[in-house]
Amino acid sequence: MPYPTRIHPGAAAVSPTTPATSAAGHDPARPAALPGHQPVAAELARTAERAAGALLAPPAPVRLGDVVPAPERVEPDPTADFTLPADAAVRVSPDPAARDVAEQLAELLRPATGYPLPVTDTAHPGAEGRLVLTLAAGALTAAGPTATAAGPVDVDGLGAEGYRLDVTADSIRITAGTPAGLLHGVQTLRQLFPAAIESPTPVTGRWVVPGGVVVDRPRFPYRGAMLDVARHFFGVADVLRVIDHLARYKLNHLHLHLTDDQGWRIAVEGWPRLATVGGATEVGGGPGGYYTAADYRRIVRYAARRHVTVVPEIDLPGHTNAALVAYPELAPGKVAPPPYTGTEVGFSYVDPADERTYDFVADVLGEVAALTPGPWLHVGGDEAFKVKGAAYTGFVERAQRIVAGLGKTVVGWHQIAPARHADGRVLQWWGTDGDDPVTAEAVRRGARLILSPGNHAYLDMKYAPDTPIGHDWAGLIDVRRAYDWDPGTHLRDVPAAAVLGVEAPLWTESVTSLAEIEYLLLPRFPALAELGWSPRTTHDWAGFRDRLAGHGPRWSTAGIAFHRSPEIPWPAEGTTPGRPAPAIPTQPGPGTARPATPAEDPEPV
Ligand code: TNX
Repeated sequence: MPYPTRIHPGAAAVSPTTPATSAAGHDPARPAALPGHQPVAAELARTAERAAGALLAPPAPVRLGDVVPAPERVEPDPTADFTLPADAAVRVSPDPAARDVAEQLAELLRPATGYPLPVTDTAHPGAEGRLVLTLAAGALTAAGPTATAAGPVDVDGLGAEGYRLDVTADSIRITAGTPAGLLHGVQTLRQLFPAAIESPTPVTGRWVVPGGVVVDRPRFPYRGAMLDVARHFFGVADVLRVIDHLARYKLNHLHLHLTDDQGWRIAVEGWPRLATVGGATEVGGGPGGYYTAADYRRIVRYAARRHVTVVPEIDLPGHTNAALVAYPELAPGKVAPPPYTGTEVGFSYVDPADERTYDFVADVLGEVAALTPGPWLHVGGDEAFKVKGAAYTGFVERAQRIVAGLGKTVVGWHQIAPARHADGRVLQWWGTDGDDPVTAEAVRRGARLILSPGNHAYLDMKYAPDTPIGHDWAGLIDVRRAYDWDPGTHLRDVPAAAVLGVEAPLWTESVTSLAEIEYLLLPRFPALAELGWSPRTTHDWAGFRDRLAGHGPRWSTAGIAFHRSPEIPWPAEGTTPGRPAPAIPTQPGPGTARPATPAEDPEPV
């Protein structure tokens, strides 16, 4: 089967209009090598071997089952491979949200293929597309299950996020009951094209997709990642790029840890010094920064287009030093503490005995709720070591009532478990010992759980002792450790039905750049994504490792940094026409100076 050829950056087929900066606005002129890394003989030999391998062997064909996260059902048909013709069009049901997914499919395929891929709706007379996206909910109510080339589709069975993908020699069809389902189908299809589809510039060759049927839907409704923008601030462009990574692996929630001792990152109209004073610091003494309401809206909009819900966190009553610097009236004793740029936790708190504190909580949560279309409001609650017993539970219960009054569902770290139950409340469990009777009791009282076990899901943990950034308080987390646990059975005396899903938090005390974010995310983040999405019956480390290996060339081609974990059998990579990968981590150091808002807008809409 012929596959697209990789072309050296200087070669003729590469567009001379190669963008000067990547989608995220990082500087591609930065060296892709590990600074300070001394090439040793073995490393040089491996590089030579890889280069020779790339010259001799064409990239392995993509198989229908090579998808991460693993789909629920895969039925390959080797006689039905599809080749994308240059004049292909994308057809889509006449629904604005479905149409937007079709546009996103075209946007994903145009740069590497160089094909025009026009998008029109199926209501167009005579419209026949080689790529067809069908939003089938209407068809189901009107006329029963929708028929596709490969048989009837039980759209109801696909739920809110499922999809069906049919690849035949003539066409590719994605059918779903919702636009979110269509987008998940698009992400699966993206992975079934050769890795060169990730190239930002045209690549010559044939774009072959393996034939057959995929029927797929998630195991858990909540699949997320958290970015701590408080310890180090990350501008809008970096956040948008992280959202792209979420969408790629069918994660549907981005939790933003917006406030902490070292910085307050969201402008609040009624309390302006939170951002202007509280936002001016970060770990290591860098300049910090904050999101204006417009910045935050842009993040929310970009996420929504990718069917990712933003979960804002205002961490209370502890982790509040930056707020106290800005407004000493919130501090016990009403004295402003000095700004904090270290990495200790548990020393700060807003005064739970002063009514002014609750004005602050109501104003801040009110403004953040108004900016956030999603249902969740995260109030933190962790490590408030100095607010004990009834003072702590009383504070949390009041915060829970404020959230309910705003029409949102409260989320908190599992330390809030002893507080009274509030309708629908969700605890985010970050323990390291699955025997947690206090959390189990809160579940019996009605709480649901997001699982982020510190020793499996914490992406700020090092991979290995020599990982140049990150922590190890919850242990070392290599890819296998990130993959080998079961969210459905992880906590003792907690039924799987109480588990809303999983989330991979990335705390950023030691993380100062987008490349460092990506280095810690990849390749562990797809492991968490698979735990959240795939049925347990597909769980298999050896199979996962092999499927994941094929993503290395995709990330390289797209200019995404990642850790070349020795556990994964990465294929040989030739010279690709892709973006240069950003520089990967050096030693932990002081915060890097970075503008509060990006210089360029990577948003394609
Ligand atoms: C614990 S996990 C924290 C964070 C730190 C993190 C570092 C949690 C709710 N609190 O404040 O950043 O450890 O790994």
